[in-house]
Amino acid sequence: MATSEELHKRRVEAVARGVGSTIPAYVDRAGGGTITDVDGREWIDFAAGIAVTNVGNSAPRVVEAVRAQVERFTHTCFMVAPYESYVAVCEQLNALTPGGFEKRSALFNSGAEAVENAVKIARHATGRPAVVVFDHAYHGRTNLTMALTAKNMPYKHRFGPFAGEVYRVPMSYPLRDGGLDGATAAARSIEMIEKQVGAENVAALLIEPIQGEGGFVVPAQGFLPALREWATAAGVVFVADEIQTGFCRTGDWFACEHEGVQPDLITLAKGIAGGLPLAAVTGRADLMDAVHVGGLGGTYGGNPIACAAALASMETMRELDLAAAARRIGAVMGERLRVIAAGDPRVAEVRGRGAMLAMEIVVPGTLTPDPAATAAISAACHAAGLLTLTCGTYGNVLRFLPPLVISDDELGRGLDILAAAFG
Ligand code: PLZ
Repeated sequence: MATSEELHKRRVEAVARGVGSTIPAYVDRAGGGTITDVDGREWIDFAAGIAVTNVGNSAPRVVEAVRAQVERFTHTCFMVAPYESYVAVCEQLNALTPGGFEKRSALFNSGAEAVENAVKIARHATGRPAVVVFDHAYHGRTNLTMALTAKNMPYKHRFGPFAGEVYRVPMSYPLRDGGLDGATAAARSIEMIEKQVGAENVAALLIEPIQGEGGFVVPAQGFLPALREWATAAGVVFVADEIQTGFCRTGDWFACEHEGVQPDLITLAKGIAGGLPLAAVTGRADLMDAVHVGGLGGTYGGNPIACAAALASMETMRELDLAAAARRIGAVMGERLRVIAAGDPRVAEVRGRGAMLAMEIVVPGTLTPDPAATAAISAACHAAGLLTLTCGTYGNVLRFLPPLVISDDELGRGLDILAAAFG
């Protein structure tokens, strides 16, 4: 087998430079809470493929379901010749997502595509043009979703012009907004919408209940419920982007449940199918069904292999109670992170929920972001066998997203490596 170094040489000659990788090691296999490269080096996985393999890599039920489906048929296109698993995934999403009202779902390939479709549906249903998003938001890399995403480098830089009718308002970011309470932070955002956009022009308010790429920003309590209430009164479609937070990651099936918020539409992807590409928009039947027949779709959306994997993943989450596992991981990890933070003035805050935790790194005694220290700590983790990711508008957030099936031993060893990386 080729070595990671050999593969890297081939990659440089074959793969476009614009596609980066966190570690220069090439994967041979991955399972539970570890990734092993072609040279036999092992990493404890605190990334889960960016919050995707919540059920673990090659989860037994997923493997079995995928194998069985590949043998039956690989693709007919749901828009041409439909099949049961697509319908079954939609039934499950309608039942699992918050809100007791009647729902419908539509399936797509990627998170960005789900977000694009949520905007299409909200615009079509309301007849309004504007979409409101937040500081530090991340919603994807397609043209519309780049416009919805806040951060320039690396996502948007020189890729414009961007889609119009996108308006950005302040997020609740307790560490950096002086600890505004949720209601006050929401009132600030709402006033900006009303004065600068006009509520009656707004089709959708789109928000990550805990921001992902933007830095695992957890809004102050009451922020999401206040926005939800305003959206209802203003006839604005409240869209929760649960692409990173969904499927047990935060200790509930969906992060919105924590404050009892019921979105009109939810965008889903990542954790839905154990690593196979699948995404969805789920929401109120009247909004979803407003769109004319043929108005939504795509060649591969709801591919039968991805649907089989999704059904097996959701079954695994139920069977192993991965929401409870996420809470347990969060308790263990949170305690260790707070010990590290107490002994290191570079850690301004430990935050997150369930198995979606982060540390924001600053110049001691200030709130000045320190992306260099963040990168150095992350690199030390990689060198010692722990796969960590960074995020944040300022590149100064270390984030931890282990698979929810990680063993206690792997979790403990990972946290030991992390503690050592802080020195
Ligand atoms: N919405 C909340 O987290 C994807 C991006 C990785 P796709 N986040 C990982 C990268 O650098 O490209 C994401 C998200 C939220 C939407 C998306 C987009 O999902 O499946 O990557 O299109």
